[in-house]
Amino acid sequence: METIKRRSWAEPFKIKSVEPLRMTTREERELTIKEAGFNTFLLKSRDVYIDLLTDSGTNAMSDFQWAGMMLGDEAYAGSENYYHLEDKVKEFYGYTHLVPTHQGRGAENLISQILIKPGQYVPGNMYFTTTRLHQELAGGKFVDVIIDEAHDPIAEHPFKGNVDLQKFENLINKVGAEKIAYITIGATVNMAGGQPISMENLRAVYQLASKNKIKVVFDATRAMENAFFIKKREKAYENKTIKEILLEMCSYSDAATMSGKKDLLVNIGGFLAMNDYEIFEEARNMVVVYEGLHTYGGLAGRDMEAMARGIEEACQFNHLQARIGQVEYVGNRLIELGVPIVRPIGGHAIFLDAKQFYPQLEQLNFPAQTLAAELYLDSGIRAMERGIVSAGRNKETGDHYYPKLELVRLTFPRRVYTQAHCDVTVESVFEVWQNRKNVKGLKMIYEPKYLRFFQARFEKL
Ligand code: PM9
Repeated sequence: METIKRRSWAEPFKIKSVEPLRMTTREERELTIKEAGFNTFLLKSRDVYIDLLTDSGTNAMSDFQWAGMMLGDEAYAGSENYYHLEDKVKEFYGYTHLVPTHQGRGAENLISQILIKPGQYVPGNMYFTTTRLHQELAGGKFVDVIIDEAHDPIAEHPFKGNVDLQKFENLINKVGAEKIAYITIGATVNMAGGQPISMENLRAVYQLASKNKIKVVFDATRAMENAFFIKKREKAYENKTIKEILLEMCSYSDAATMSGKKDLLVNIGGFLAMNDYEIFEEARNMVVVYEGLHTYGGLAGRDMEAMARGIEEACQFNHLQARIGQVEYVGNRLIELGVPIVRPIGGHAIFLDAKQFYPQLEQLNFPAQTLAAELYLDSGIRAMERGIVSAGRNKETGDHYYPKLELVRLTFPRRVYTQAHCDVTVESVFEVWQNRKNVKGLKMIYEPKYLRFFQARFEKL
């Protein structure tokens, strides 16, 4: 008789509403990817089968959130839903003041303009595309102070998102604390592969920053996912709730930018939150220029309600276990098949190592861009380049940045796809891996000025 060796967990929800998927033929995809300039951002959603482009705004909301949408108080000023959101941000993140924004980059724009003086440095645990751009537009210069392991796809470090305290201190000693606008801390670190930062490191960064009167701006976009990793990997936290961990994480910062489109299970929304009243005053004033009145920040009342309700749902251990567990399932299957991916497996996505797929390609032949196109051609699965195209150009020299990581991200929207979709994905990636030998790269034929990965166009070599 067979014995059961493990007891599985399953998603803590059942499905009530579905959306049909359209499948296409390889011949159709040959045409659509060419029309899209071999850039998956330029594909039409209708031509995509399983959409793993991003986990941003692509989440499935719960019935509780949808019910909340009907309770939208669409007043121009002082919406009920704003006060509900403010309460939830205070309760779960701990910040006293809230400025809603239409999404994360709205908050990044505000904080960059408020805190950066032209010529100042902004260290951070690896760059993020929109974050760095807003820092540069405000006259700042980003400096990467993440640990070296983060740039190595196979280094098995449990907290690859950690700041290298020595690098941070060296920068302070080199340029002087007054030349540092603030330090940005991402959790988890998207571009490193969805890698977490430890509580110990967060605390140490805050101590070092505070000692030098440098503010810490926390990118809380996926902080709940980070809290899950802290609970799993940092002994002192194994018996704490996600909520307790999140509150402590945020306590090691002065302000937070948030894209609610990730952790918070909504399709649109974000915020800037802080404890400092002076920063709040300025943000509240500036938000009316860029987003909308300070009690809606570019969002409808119903969007704020969905986000307030999302905060509570997203912070549940069972939700995070299923969400991160799904990513882990795909990652482990790919590892078993010998497909090179970033290790350890991160929180929101699997990152394929395009340099190992295509050692025959120079980085300027865009291996990751090529791999994302090949995957789409094979099965209609849409992924995202996270390599040299995303890294962009050095503002001062005009040359490309040449990141060590040349990756393709398979990003899992929350509560959207089933294990069968995951299996189909694994099989397609494996097929592309097996057919890797004769693949040729791409050349860029159109390059937009800002965040080029969104709209650049390519041709086959
Ligand atoms: N992240 C993502 O797909 C969406 C746009 S970039 C391709 O990963 C962090 C860590 C993010 C992030 C967006 C933002 C900006 C800030 N920080 O997209 O403006 O991952 O809401 O947030 C994307 P918004």
